[in-house]
Amino acid sequence: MCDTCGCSQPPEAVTYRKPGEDPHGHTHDHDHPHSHGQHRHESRTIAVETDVLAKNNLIAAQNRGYFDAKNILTLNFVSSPGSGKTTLLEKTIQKLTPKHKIAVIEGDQQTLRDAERIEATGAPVIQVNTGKGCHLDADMIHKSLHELSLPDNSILFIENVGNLVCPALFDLGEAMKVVVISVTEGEDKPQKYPHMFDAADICVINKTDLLPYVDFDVEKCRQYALEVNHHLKFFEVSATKGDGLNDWISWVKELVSS
Ligand SMILES: Nc1nc2c(ncn2[C@@H]2O[C@H](COP(=O)(O)OP(=O)(O)OP(=O)(O)O)[C@@H](O)[C@H]2O)c(=O)[nH]1
Ligand SMILES: [Mg+2]
Repeated sequence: MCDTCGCSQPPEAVTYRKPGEDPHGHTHDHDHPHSHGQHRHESRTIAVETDVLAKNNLIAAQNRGYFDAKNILTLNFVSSPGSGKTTLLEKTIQKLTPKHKIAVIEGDQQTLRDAERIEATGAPVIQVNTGKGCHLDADMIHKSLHELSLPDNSILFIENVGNLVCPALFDLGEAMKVVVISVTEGEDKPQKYPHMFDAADICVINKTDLLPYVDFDVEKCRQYALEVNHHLKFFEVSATKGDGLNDWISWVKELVSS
């Protein structure tokens, strides 16, 4: 996790912005300890990691209680950078609105780019810029919820920071994690980054329009992912061309009504 990989961020360095807001955004102070400049013995690092995750899980449980009480379906999209999370969200929002009320929390290290793309769909959105941090945590979601004021019976999509490692460890209070893998990444990713595929409930294989041009064996990818997590449910889509999106949208609709 982040204390190990060295990207731990002090909370005052995380900004929360809506499109059009001051480029410096605003920050939220809290008492989360951080480790910049600290050199720890390995055993100490493990103790802090456990502590950070325990604290995260507590806030995630509070978030989950809020979502349950308001009947909000929350999906957390995770993937390596550029797999197509934002594109899939844009297309999904277009197909689900206006019937469904949807809001989005966007996670990136920097820029408002993804939030601006989501805003163009008409959905309320907040961008969390994590600075050097490589994942969203439950407290960032908690603070974003204050900004978004979600209506009852709505859908919240969270797009995590593009990173196939650290976001796997952080429960945000979501109903499910959706891991997106694109066919340009290689079918071996579930074997090489098993924690993410283990943590996920759904696997979307994206950019299937590029299959004729790349060496990517869809069946092998599924098999590798199932070896890690035999509960995974798959969708094969081209977010840009629209192939497979109907099945994906039908599944989201079913989830909302269940
Ligand atoms: N050919 C093809 N390109 C796609 C598809 N989906 C997304 N892309 C392209 O892939 C690039 C990255 O897409 P994004 O949606 O920004 O990916 P992302 O996962 O949100 O990226 P980060 O937020 O940076 O992690 C863009 O150029 C998209 O147009 C697809 O189904 N097929
Ligand atoms: Mg994105």
